[in-house]
Amino acid sequence: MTTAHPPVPKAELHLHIEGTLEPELAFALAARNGIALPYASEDELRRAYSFSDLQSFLNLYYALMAVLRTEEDFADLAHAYLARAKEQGVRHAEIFFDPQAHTSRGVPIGTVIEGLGRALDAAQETYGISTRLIMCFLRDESAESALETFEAARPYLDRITAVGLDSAEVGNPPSKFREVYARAREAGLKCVAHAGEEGPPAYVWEALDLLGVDRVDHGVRCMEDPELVARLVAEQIPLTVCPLSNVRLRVIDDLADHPLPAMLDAGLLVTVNSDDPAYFGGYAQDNFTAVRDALGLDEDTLRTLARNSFQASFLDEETRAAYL
Ligand code: ES4
Ligand code: ZN
Repeated sequence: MTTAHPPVPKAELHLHIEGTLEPELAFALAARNGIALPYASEDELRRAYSFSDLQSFLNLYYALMAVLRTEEDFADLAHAYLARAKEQGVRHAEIFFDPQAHTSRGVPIGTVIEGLGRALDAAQETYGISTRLIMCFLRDESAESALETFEAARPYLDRITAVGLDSAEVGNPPSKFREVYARAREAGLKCVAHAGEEGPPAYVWEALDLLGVDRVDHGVRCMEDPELVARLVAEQIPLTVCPLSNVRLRVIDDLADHPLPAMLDAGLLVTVNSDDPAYFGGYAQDNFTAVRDALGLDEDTLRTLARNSFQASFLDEETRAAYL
């Protein structure tokens, strides 16, 4: 194998750890835990990765998580991701996890956080990758469930940098989660939220005005609202865009039509990320390469995207400055 160019150093800011579960590891964990999967083989499972929208993906994403049961499972999952991330030029990763998708199956939140935390600590040693954890609330669950989840996580907040909001967007606006975000900010956490992926620009306004987010995840539909774009530009609110995800979930028809160049031209602080790489066909550098090829981005623009990824990160000022 030849590697013409080493991948550009970058930060990954939009990555669901459960979305890094590759078929190989899913089958290995199923065997280890005595769980039967409704697929005969890894190939058959891969053939199910054809999605019509966000919900059709989420159905498989939540089903496959049944193989994650022990602290070791979560550590193995995160370790496998970080080994891939290293190859893809990732120097810093801010990693989402979905505690409710596990606690609802009887897996304690401490098992999830301790298992992930163990692998993250090792990654700093083994790969020199720094990491942060972002705890997401499932927006199609109740506001009360989010509050209970936050309280269950209190003993572990020293391991958590930010809260996020994910899962089925339409019909579950940010306004539903005002209280838990206020509590998170009160506890000193940063705040992010998925908004403007399938949902309208109004949800991005709500994430800014009602949740006080420091970053917007996806946000591509902001381009339908010039006033919103002006606000995001003025405040330099970062947007964590996920190009391959957008194509696979049919948020956009074709990568060649992706609004990324228009977003950069508008002066938005855009980053490129991988979302659920095991399902959407690529990790961090794969997304960079895909937008380069489909959109004809030059080296300068790719460097800007890599620089933006550190600028938009939750690294401390000094560490961030060293990457810029
Ligand atoms: C997700 Cl692509 C996406 N959107 C919303 N929620 C998610 N959870 C995992 N991937
Ligand atoms: Zn996402």
